[in-house]
Amino acid sequence: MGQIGSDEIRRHGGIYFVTSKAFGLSHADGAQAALRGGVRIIQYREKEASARAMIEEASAIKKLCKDYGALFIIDDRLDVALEVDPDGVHLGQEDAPLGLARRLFPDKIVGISAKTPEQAAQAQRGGASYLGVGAVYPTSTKVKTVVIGVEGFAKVRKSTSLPVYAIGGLKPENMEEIKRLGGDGAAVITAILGAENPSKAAQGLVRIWEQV
Ligand code: TZP
Ligand code: MG
Repeated sequence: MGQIGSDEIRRHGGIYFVTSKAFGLSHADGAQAALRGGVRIIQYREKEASARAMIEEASAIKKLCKDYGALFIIDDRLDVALEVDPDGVHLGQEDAPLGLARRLFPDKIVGISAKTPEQAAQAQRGGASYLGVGAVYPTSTKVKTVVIGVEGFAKVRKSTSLPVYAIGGLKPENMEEIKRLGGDGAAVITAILGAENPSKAAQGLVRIWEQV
Protein backbone atom coordinates (compact mmCIF):
# COMPACT_ATOMS: atom_id res chain seq x y z
CA MET A 1 0.00 0.00 0.00
CA GLY A 2 1.29 3.47 -0.87
CA GLN A 3 1.22 6.47 1.42
CA ILE A 4 -2.00 8.45 1.84
CA GLY A 5 -2.26 11.23 -0.75
CA SER A 6 0.91 10.34 -2.69
CA ASP A 7 -0.86 9.11 -5.83
CA GLU A 8 -3.13 12.14 -5.88
CA ILE A 9 -0.09 14.40 -5.80
CA ARG A 10 1.60 12.38 -8.57
CA ARG A 11 -1.52 12.60 -10.75
CA HIS A 12 -1.52 16.42 -10.54
CA GLY A 13 2.26 16.62 -10.64
CA GLY A 14 4.73 18.77 -12.49
CA ILE A 15 4.45 22.41 -11.60
CA TYR A 16 3.37 23.30 -8.07
CA PHE A 17 2.57 26.99 -7.44
CA VAL A 18 3.09 28.63 -4.04
CA THR A 19 1.15 31.88 -3.56
CA SER A 20 2.81 35.12 -2.45
CA LYS A 21 1.83 38.77 -2.21
CA ALA A 22 5.43 39.93 -2.75
CA PHE A 23 4.92 40.66 -6.46
CA GLY A 24 1.81 42.84 -6.24
CA LEU A 25 -0.95 40.38 -7.10
CA SER A 26 -3.30 39.07 -4.41
CA HIS A 27 -2.98 35.40 -3.43
CA ALA A 28 -6.16 34.62 -5.37
CA ASP A 29 -5.13 36.52 -8.51
CA GLY A 30 -1.74 34.82 -8.50
CA ALA A 31 -3.40 31.43 -8.08
CA GLN A 32 -5.82 32.20 -10.90
CA ALA A 33 -2.94 33.09 -13.23
CA ALA A 34 -1.14 29.84 -12.40
CA LEU A 35 -4.34 27.83 -12.90
CA ARG A 36 -5.01 29.50 -16.25
CA GLY A 37 -1.52 28.49 -17.29
CA GLY A 38 -2.25 24.84 -16.48
CA VAL A 39 -0.76 24.42 -12.98
CA ARG A 40 -2.68 21.76 -11.04
CA ILE A 41 -1.31 22.09 -7.50
CA ILE A 42 -1.71 25.37 -5.60
CA GLN A 43 -0.38 26.09 -2.12
CA TYR A 44 -1.73 29.03 -0.13
CA ARG A 45 1.22 30.45 1.82
CA GLU A 46 0.55 33.47 4.02
CA LYS A 47 2.48 34.29 7.18
CA GLU A 48 1.04 37.58 8.38
CA ALA A 49 -2.69 37.96 7.78
CA SER A 50 -5.29 37.39 10.49
CA ALA A 51 -6.84 33.95 10.75
CA ARG A 52 -10.14 35.41 9.53
CA ALA A 53 -8.54 36.93 6.45
CA MET A 54 -6.70 33.66 5.76
CA ILE A 55 -9.93 31.68 5.98
CA GLU A 56 -11.56 34.04 3.50
CA GLU A 57 -8.66 34.03 1.03
CA ALA A 58 -8.13 30.31 1.29
CA SER A 59 -11.83 29.63 0.72
CA ALA A 60 -11.75 31.73 -2.45
CA ILE A 61 -8.68 29.90 -3.76
CA LYS A 62 -10.22 26.54 -2.88
CA LYS A 63 -13.18 27.42 -5.14
CA LEU A 64 -10.83 28.43 -7.98
CA CYS A 65 -8.92 25.17 -7.65
CA LYS A 66 -12.14 23.19 -7.76
CA ASP A 67 -13.14 24.96 -11.00
CA TYR A 68 -9.82 23.97 -12.60
CA GLY A 69 -9.60 20.45 -11.17
CA ALA A 70 -6.50 21.42 -9.20
CA LEU A 71 -5.37 20.34 -5.74
CA PHE A 72 -5.46 22.95 -3.00
CA ILE A 73 -2.90 22.84 -0.18
CA ILE A 74 -2.67 25.16 2.84
CA ASP A 75 0.78 25.97 4.25
CA ASP A 76 1.47 25.90 8.01
CA ARG A 77 -1.98 26.64 9.35
CA LEU A 78 -3.83 23.57 10.54
CA ASP A 79 -6.48 25.80 12.13
CA VAL A 80 -7.25 27.48 8.82
CA ALA A 81 -7.23 24.07 7.12
CA LEU A 82 -9.73 22.66 9.65
CA GLU A 83 -12.13 25.44 8.70
CA VAL A 84 -11.53 25.56 4.93
CA ASP A 85 -11.19 21.81 4.23
CA PRO A 86 -8.49 21.91 1.51
CA ASP A 87 -7.11 18.81 -0.25
CA GLY A 88 -4.04 18.98 1.94
CA VAL A 89 -1.63 20.86 4.18
CA HIS A 90 2.10 21.53 4.02
CA LEU A 91 4.35 21.66 7.08
CA GLY A 92 7.96 22.71 7.62
CA GLN A 93 10.31 21.18 10.17
CA GLU A 94 9.41 23.86 12.73
CA ASP A 95 5.67 23.85 12.12
CA ALA A 96 3.09 21.66 13.84
CA PRO A 97 4.25 18.03 13.95
CA LEU A 98 3.28 15.60 11.19
CA GLY A 99 1.58 13.34 13.74
CA LEU A 100 -0.85 16.10 14.64
CA ALA A 101 -1.65 16.78 10.98
CA ARG A 102 -2.24 13.06 10.43
CA ARG A 103 -4.55 12.86 13.45
CA LEU A 104 -6.54 15.89 12.29
CA PHE A 105 -6.52 14.92 8.61
CA PRO A 106 -6.21 11.14 8.29
CA ASP A 107 -7.20 11.11 4.60
CA LYS A 108 -5.71 14.36 3.31
CA ILE A 109 -2.49 15.14 1.52
CA VAL A 110 0.21 16.14 4.01
CA GLY A 111 3.42 17.56 2.55
CA ILE A 112 6.62 17.99 4.56
CA SER A 113 9.65 20.20 3.89
CA ALA A 114 12.82 18.10 4.09
CA LYS A 115 16.46 19.01 3.49
CA THR A 116 18.13 15.71 4.41
CA PRO A 117 17.59 11.95 3.98
CA GLU A 118 16.99 11.74 7.76
CA GLN A 119 14.16 14.26 7.59
CA ALA A 120 12.79 12.47 4.54
CA ALA A 121 12.80 9.08 6.30
CA GLN A 122 11.10 10.52 9.36
CA ALA A 123 8.44 12.14 7.17
CA GLN A 124 7.84 8.90 5.26
CA ARG A 125 7.51 6.90 8.50
CA GLY A 126 5.13 9.51 9.89
CA GLY A 127 2.77 9.24 6.93
CA ALA A 128 3.73 12.19 4.72
CA SER A 129 2.26 12.25 1.20
CA TYR A 130 5.11 14.13 -0.51
CA LEU A 131 8.24 16.16 0.22
CA GLY A 132 9.18 19.74 -0.65
CA VAL A 133 12.98 19.73 -0.93
CA GLY A 134 15.16 22.85 -1.08
CA ALA A 135 16.19 25.48 -1.45
CA VAL A 136 17.79 23.74 -4.43
CA TYR A 137 19.01 26.96 -6.08
CA PRO A 138 19.49 30.43 -4.58
CA THR A 139 16.18 32.25 -4.20
CA SER A 140 15.38 35.91 -3.67
CA THR A 141 12.01 35.09 -2.12
CA LYS A 142 12.08 36.09 1.55
CA VAL A 143 12.27 32.75 3.28
CA LYS A 144 14.24 31.27 6.19
CA THR A 145 16.16 28.60 4.32
CA VAL A 146 19.57 27.23 3.41
CA VAL A 147 20.55 26.35 -0.16
CA ILE A 148 21.15 22.57 -0.28
CA GLY A 149 22.09 22.57 -3.96
CA VAL A 150 21.37 19.93 -6.58
CA GLU A 151 23.62 17.54 -4.62
CA GLY A 152 21.43 17.92 -1.55
CA PHE A 153 18.33 17.46 -3.66
CA ALA A 154 19.73 14.32 -5.30
CA LYS A 155 20.57 12.79 -1.90
CA VAL A 156 17.04 13.26 -0.60
CA ARG A 157 15.55 12.04 -3.90
CA LYS A 158 17.53 8.80 -3.75
CA SER A 159 16.63 8.18 -0.12
CA THR A 160 12.84 8.10 -0.41
CA SER A 161 10.00 6.66 -2.47
CA LEU A 162 7.76 9.65 -1.69
CA PRO A 163 7.04 12.14 -4.49
CA VAL A 164 9.68 14.88 -4.26
CA TYR A 165 9.17 18.51 -5.31
CA ALA A 166 12.17 20.76 -5.80
CA ILE A 167 11.78 24.29 -4.42
CA GLY A 168 13.92 27.42 -4.42
CA GLY A 169 15.04 29.24 -7.56
CA LEU A 170 13.22 26.89 -9.94
CA LYS A 171 12.82 28.34 -13.43
CA PRO A 172 12.55 27.13 -17.05
CA GLU A 173 16.32 26.67 -17.36
CA ASN A 174 16.61 24.16 -14.52
CA MET A 175 13.53 21.98 -15.12
CA GLU A 176 15.58 19.47 -17.07
CA GLU A 177 18.14 19.06 -14.31
CA ILE A 178 15.45 18.44 -11.69
CA LYS A 179 13.66 15.92 -13.87
CA ARG A 180 16.92 14.14 -14.68
CA LEU A 181 17.64 13.83 -10.95
CA GLY A 182 14.27 12.11 -10.49
CA GLY A 183 12.22 15.03 -9.18
CA ASP A 184 8.45 14.65 -9.44
CA GLY A 185 7.98 18.36 -9.96
CA ALA A 186 9.02 21.92 -9.32
CA ALA A 187 7.46 24.27 -6.76
CA VAL A 188 7.69 27.90 -7.84
CA ILE A 189 6.90 31.43 -6.79
CA THR A 190 9.15 33.87 -8.69
CA ALA A 191 9.19 32.02 -12.02
CA ILE A 192 5.44 32.69 -12.26
CA LEU A 193 4.73 35.84 -10.23
CA GLY A 194 7.94 37.63 -11.23
CA ALA A 195 7.10 37.29 -14.92
CA GLU A 196 5.51 40.06 -16.95
CA ASN A 197 2.67 37.69 -17.82
CA PRO A 198 2.27 35.19 -14.94
CA SER A 199 -0.24 32.95 -16.66
CA LYS A 200 1.94 32.69 -19.80
CA ALA A 201 4.94 31.96 -17.59
CA ALA A 202 2.96 29.23 -15.84
CA GLN A 203 1.96 27.75 -19.18
CA GLY A 204 5.60 27.83 -20.29
CA LEU A 205 6.73 25.96 -17.17
CA VAL A 206 3.99 23.33 -17.52
CA ARG A 207 4.98 22.70 -21.16
CA ILE A 208 8.70 22.61 -20.42
CA TRP A 209 8.20 20.17 -17.55
CA GLU A 210 6.17 17.88 -19.83
CA GLN A 211 8.74 18.05 -22.62
CA VAL A 212 12.10 17.75 -20.86
N1 TZP B 1 10.98 27.36 0.62
C1 TZP B 1 12.24 27.14 0.22
S1 TZP B 1 12.67 28.17 -1.04
C2 TZP B 1 11.13 28.90 -1.05
C3 TZP B 1 10.34 28.33 -0.08
C4 TZP B 1 8.96 28.69 0.23
C5 TZP B 1 10.76 29.98 -1.97
C6 TZP B 1 10.87 29.58 -3.39
O1 TZP B 1 10.48 30.62 -4.16
P1 TZP B 1 11.11 30.99 -5.58
O2 TZP B 1 10.70 32.42 -5.67
O3 TZP B 1 10.41 30.13 -6.59
O4 TZP B 1 12.59 30.79 -5.51
MG1 MG C 1 5.95 26.37 7.17
